[in-house]
Amino acid sequence: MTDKKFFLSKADENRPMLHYRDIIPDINEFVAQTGDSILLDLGEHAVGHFSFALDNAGDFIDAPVRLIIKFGEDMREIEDDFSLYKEGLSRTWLQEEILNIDYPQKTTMPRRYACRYIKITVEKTNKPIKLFDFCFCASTSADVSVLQPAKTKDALLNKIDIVATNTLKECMQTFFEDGPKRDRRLWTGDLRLEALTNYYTFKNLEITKRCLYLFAAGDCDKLGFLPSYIYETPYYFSGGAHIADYALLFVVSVCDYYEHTGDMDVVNVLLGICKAQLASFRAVLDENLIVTRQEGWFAFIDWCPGLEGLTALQGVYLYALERFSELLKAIGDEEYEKYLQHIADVRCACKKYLYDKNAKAFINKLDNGQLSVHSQVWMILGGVIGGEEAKKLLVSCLDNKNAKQPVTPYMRHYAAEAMFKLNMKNEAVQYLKTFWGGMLEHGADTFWEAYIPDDLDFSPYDDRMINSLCHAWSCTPSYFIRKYEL
Ligand code: RAM
Repeated sequence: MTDKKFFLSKADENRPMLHYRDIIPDINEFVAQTGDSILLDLGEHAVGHFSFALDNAGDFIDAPVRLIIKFGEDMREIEDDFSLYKEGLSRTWLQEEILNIDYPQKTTMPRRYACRYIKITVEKTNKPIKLFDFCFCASTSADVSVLQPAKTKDALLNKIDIVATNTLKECMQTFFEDGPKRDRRLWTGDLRLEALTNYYTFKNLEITKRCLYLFAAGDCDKLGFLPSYIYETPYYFSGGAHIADYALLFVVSVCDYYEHTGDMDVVNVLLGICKAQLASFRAVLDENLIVTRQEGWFAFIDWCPGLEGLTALQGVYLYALERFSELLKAIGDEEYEKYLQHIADVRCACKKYLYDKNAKAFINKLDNGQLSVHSQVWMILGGVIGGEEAKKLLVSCLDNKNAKQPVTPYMRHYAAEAMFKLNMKNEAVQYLKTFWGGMLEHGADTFWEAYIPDDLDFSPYDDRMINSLCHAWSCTPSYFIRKYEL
């Protein structure tokens, strides 16, 4: 059996079961004519299929009925005029359908939606109609009966935890999706954070294993990096992007998996791929052990506009190396010492070539002199600096309006992780409350893909309408709250 076939068969063995639940909106019957509309509120964010019935309300309908059905993760999305959408990502992600119904009948819409609100507008009917039997069949592979409430006594953290676990639940389908509205695929960066939170919440190990195997089956690029995303429906397809930080986070995800399960079977079959990812990264370092810019989409780090991410990327490398060396030590792999030496050498190089002694910050030529929170955070997580020096640097950079700031909950996760690493528990709690709590103040039922507190229209893709409001990488407050017993 080829490696690809082997990994795909393992992925298949670990396909999680979906749990289904019917959500019935409060309104049960609606009599309408042309131009009328009705808003259904599911009372919660849900991912699944919508059905309803249509019948005559007196005379026979006479001609097909045309409905426009719109699904919104929040009310802003319902109120948005999709015809004004500025196309960056395809407008076909926007959840709106025109439905022509020929006869009185029950209709189950074939596509899956992610929404809390459903607006049905009767675009045209010749005779009055009745719409009734509304039902939204929600799916998730998260077993909610396993979920224990967080032990926190802090009311806001408790609310944040509920919304964060809900976010994860919605993204857990037959694999860890990044967002059930968009892109509905498995991305490494999202997988890492979903898996991490899952260990402390729904504890579904199959889905994590499945996702690791799906990546292991992927096609590497010419530098040797795994794909950064995978499609699995309707059949397996290895994604076209090969972002280096995501390839490194695959290694970290394997380390996390071992740490939480001690499962050697999975580690044994994935160890070679992890070593190969690190070796591929080693190959793009220069003679001073500093990463060199590569063509194409090489580093992600965050959706912060104009971000130069190479220092941060170098930090991700160190972070992955350290985690991997710990794994090697735990499983008694003799290459462990070799990795330790390399980590020490790379850290020295970072301090020497990437750190500006006068500015007391990681500002350098590699990133064209740009100051970013991202560089500081990843250098801290990579162990290049620590203690008081690192604390001061992190606090001042987060406060500095001229420094590039994180815009995604993904990057905010790593900023919070750096705070926990530096024992800045109070600051980290405040950070979680301000940022994730901020989304709650805007009525979030699930946490969003991107959020800048003073710019609610921010989108990484030029138009907020396409943003995903239930995005996997924003679920990690539950991880922090539960792991650190906040
Ligand atoms: C977007 C998605 C996804 C993320 C990538 C890098 O397309 O939001 O979650 O991992 O970017």
